[in-house]
Amino acid sequence: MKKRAFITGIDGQDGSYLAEFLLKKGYEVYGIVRRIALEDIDHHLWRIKHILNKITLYPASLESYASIFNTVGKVRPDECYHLGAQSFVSYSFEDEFSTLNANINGTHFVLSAVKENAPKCKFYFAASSEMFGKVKETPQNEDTPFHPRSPYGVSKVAGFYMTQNYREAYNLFACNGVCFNHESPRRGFEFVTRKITNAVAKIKLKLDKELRLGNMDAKRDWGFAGDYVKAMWLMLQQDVPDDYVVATGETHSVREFVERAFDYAGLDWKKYVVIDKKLYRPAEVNLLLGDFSKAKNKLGWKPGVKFEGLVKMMVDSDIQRLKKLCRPL
Ligand code: F7E
Repeated sequence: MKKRAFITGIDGQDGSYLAEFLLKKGYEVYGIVRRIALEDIDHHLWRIKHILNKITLYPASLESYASIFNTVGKVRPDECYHLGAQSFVSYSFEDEFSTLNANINGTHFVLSAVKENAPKCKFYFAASSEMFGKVKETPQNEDTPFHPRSPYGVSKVAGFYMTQNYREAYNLFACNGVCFNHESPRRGFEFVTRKITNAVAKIKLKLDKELRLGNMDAKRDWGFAGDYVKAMWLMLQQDVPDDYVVATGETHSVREFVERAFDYAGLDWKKYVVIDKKLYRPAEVNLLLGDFSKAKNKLGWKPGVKFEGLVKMMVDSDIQRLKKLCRPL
């Protein structure tokens, strides 16, 4: 019998890579999306358009326990990947309430629905390096204490502990993947890497003249989302549930990303980048660098794409995409 995987956030960057990965492994793949997404596939489901005939989507919302409960009851999955969230850190300061609601209650709803309707189902929670926030040590590993710096970070700490608690209290096979930043050509345009590579492509094709950015000194451990979904799956293939840091072990500043991306396109970034204080965050996470030794030793996982390759992949992809869009009919 084919294994059944249930993915929240299947229409997001990670969900789309994970769905492709699981289909290749022979899984039946199920996901939830908002009803409105089903009505406007080109706009909302562009990342999974090419696999829509191979997966099953249900309309449901992380804000409605009934919809999550009913869907998990129908699917009765073997593995559940809870990736859905309000994941833009900056926006979490603007709307703390909806961020905490969707991210904390949403996680609780999925956990509870799995416990009630599919107690043997293995559960993955997309925790985040944002939980480390004002870091207590560098590099950060599974034992590094948390100090979140945004409502988003706070919500992920709550989800992390709920997941651990379901493991301890109800014996659920529940794992936390503490993923550091992971990017790709499918990244949303609001995140800094995609904002940069999209702007580089536009400037290169003379469709734009400037790129406005906030804090360029922030440092991140950036990996490729396609590599990280494999780590998520590996966590659920182990004999015992556990928590793992997923990272590349390299850190680079936003400025370095900018330099590398413009340079790769043959452009001088200093001519185009404008610092906009409005884009600074009320509280910043200055430095993230992950130690993925545990994932390496226990899961046999390591990142495939590193910084340089990631920048090139994203710039190339945005240039090709825009060239196609601009081609005369
Ligand atoms: O910002 C700085 C910004 O929005 C990275 C999410 O996937 O990874 C992501 O969170 C850095 C920050 O990602 C702009 O201040 C400067 O220091 O790309 P980001 P993030 O906040 O690190 C973690 C692991 C998650 O879990 C999250 O869901 O870049 N920055 N200027 C800027 N950032 C943005 N977005 N836009 C700017 O103009």
